[in-house]
Amino acid sequence: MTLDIGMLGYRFMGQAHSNAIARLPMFFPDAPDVNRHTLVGRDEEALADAADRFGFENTATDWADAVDEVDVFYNLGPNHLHAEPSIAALDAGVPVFCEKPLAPTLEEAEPMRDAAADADVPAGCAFNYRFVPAIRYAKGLIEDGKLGEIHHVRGRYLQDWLVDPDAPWAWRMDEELAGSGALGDLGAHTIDLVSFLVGSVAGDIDRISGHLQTFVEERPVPDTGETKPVTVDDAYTAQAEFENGAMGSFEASRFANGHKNDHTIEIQGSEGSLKFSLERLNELEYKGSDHRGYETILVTDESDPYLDHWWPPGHVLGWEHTFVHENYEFLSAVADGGEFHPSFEDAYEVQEILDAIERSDETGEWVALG
Ligand code: SOE
Repeated sequence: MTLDIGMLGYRFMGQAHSNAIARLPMFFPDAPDVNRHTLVGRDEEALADAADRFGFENTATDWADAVDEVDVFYNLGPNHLHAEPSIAALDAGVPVFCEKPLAPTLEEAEPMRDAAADADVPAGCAFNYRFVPAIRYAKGLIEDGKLGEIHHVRGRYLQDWLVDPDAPWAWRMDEELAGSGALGDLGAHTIDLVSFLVGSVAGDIDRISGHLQTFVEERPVPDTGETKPVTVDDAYTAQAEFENGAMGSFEASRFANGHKNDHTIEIQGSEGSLKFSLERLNELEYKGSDHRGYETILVTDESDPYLDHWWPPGHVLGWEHTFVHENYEFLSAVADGGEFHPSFEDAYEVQEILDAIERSDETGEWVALG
């Protein structure tokens, strides 16, 4: 069986997912066969060029023409385009793989979650960092009880592409189009990873308080001599209390001068600790109960998650491999009628936390989560 793929979006994420799909037959021979059927976008010339480079047979300038013509629909458009096409696909019984965050707001995410619940096909949200081998390894250690009772969870995602006040305006700075800024774009990754790693051990987040900040209020629109307002946060911080009493502290910024794609997670428990940094994604720092300090584990052995598909030990992987792994899992779930996580339901729960952080910022109060 060959799955025809329709893909909305041909820029950064379109390229990352198309690259992943192209790698599958070479490295994951048991992945389902796929056919890059239709690439969807608005600018015909750029679309035709991308379709050619990404290996798509057809193009469409209206997603409605593609959504029920394919076996799988990838929604890689800007956040405000996540809901309508994804719901239309799910209503037509077509599995959906949607980029993160699920939607600009909790309100818009809700019908997406409901459409996924009603559809009998996988609906996945592309939180790719769950598919880093070192993160899977870390999850194994936590589930094996190597960290004991979890006391601290720290996550920060630091970038600096907006520290220049003249950096151009883009859709990611508009509340209508994006929902939130660093919070939804980067913080969503952190919250998803935290729930993936410690959710089953420390429990859910019981309450949270947050603070959002916008440092530059308007930015130049390229080639127009005009400016547009920035209506989202440039940075957020939040502190959380988990069901078991563990303390969480989370942060993301687009103004963290000197940090490019610096996503770090640290977890300390009664028996041990872990540290992970995306910029050193082949490594995991681990302190066990019989160690005085951290040891660095190079997670590239054949026995490590996904590594038997790639190179000999020490032949490190990169950011793009996370997309290969998530596409493998998602497309396999589609072909086998299996479950895929992170699902729309999982992504909705992330969105609930993003929403609570925004509400806390507005009221200056802690927000209880149900
Ligand atoms: C933003 O700069 C961004 O590209 C996010 O949108 C991605 O989700 C993240 O993985 C890298 O940074």
